[in-house]
Amino acid sequence: MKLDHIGIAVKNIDETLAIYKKLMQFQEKRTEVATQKAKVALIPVGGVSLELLEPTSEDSAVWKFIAERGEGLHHIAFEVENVEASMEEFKAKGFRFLYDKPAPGKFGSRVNFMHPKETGRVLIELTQHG
Ligand code: CMX
Repeated sequence: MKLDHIGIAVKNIDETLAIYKKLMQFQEKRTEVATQKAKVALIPVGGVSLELLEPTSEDSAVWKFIAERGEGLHHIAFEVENVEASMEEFKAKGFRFLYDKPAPGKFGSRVNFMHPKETGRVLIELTQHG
């Protein structure tokens, strides 16, 4: 597996982008993931991305995270070739996933998550690019 991105929960994508633009030069990619109720900006750095996540609704997981824990590191995501195959492999090793089936992610990707309580308090995402 390859590290794909690091998710960072933010209240305002534009304000956080302004911070990173003082640190480095980049052209961000933006989208919105309706199923996750979040706006996304991807900052490419060193072959991976920083994924800024701004909730679009109070029932978004990102909204709850910020309300309870404040802005900051939210998850790490590993790229896999086939998310179903990886889910089966890890389930056989005792890991559990949040969703029975992969959910639609950004730009046509398919994703699933392992609960942070079972992974050393870090939310882990598996992502298969579209
Ligand atoms: N990282 C680490 N710990 C986290 C966490 C996170 N991102 N989110 C929640 N937690 C912790 C809470 O602090 C809490 O810990 P304590 O019990 O010690 O207080 C515990 O997990 C709560 O767990 P919970 O009751 O099961 O549920 P939550 O309602 O907080 O939901 C989670 C947690 C992971 C199930 C939910 O955030 C979720 O469904 N996440 C997947 C979807 C997601 O995060 N989408 C964001 C966009 C992703 C993308 O598009 O890339």
